[in-house]
Amino acid sequence: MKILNTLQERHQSGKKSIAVLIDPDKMDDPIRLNNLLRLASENCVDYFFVGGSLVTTPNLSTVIKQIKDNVSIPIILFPGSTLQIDPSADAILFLSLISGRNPDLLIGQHVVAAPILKNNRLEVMPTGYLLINSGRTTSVAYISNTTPIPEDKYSLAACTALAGEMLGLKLIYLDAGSGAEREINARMINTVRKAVDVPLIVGGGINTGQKASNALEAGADLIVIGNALEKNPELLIEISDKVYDWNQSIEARK
Ligand code: 1GP
Repeated sequence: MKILNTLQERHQSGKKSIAVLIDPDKMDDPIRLNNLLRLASENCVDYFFVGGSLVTTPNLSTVIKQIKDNVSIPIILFPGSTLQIDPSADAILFLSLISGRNPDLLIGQHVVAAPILKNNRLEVMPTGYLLINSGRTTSVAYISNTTPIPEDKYSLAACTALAGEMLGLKLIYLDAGSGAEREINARMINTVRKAVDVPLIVGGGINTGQKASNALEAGADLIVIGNALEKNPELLIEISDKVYDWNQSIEARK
């Protein structure tokens, strides 16, 4: 089954998923990456996101190969630019940065990427990408040359997500940015959740089990954890337990 269909089905049934974000620049040590892959496999991680707003090393394909060689968890490209398209992954978030007003990230890069994607087997997942302010300026806000939505402008975020859904985007991704000072608050997640029917991805600054639980309870379907695992990979055990517990409680209610 396609990854998008799985996410839609899980959303309908109230089940949650977890993705580990790997920044190829930061995961250049095969031993560290293998340790993370082992933990991800043991803790039922659903997806790997691979990419970054600025990738300065040629590690992308090496990282993807190492994941493929060791685990069967699907790999979803989370590209900062069209330079980060690698056909050996399983899928790509075809991101439209709808919280911003940078035409290159609303349609420009897509025009360049479309013929490349047409000719490879990556599953293309049209995604409305919303940056939410999280304190200090994040790399993604700086590189994208866009202003994140203020974290207390709930209605603005909800209307943006709704417009994205009406434009046909199949996923909404609320991102505070990697290593965000503050994760996206529960009210923001919940307001956007109520505005759209598509699966909701939430990431940026989730670095404790409690923050993961809060995001799940507020309505995230898929939580993304990256930065915190670079410092403490074992945190994955605690966070994936939260997702597991949630899904068990859904099963028990059936
Ligand atoms: C960033 O949402 C992802 O785009 C994950 O953020 O690295 O802070 O976990 P962190």
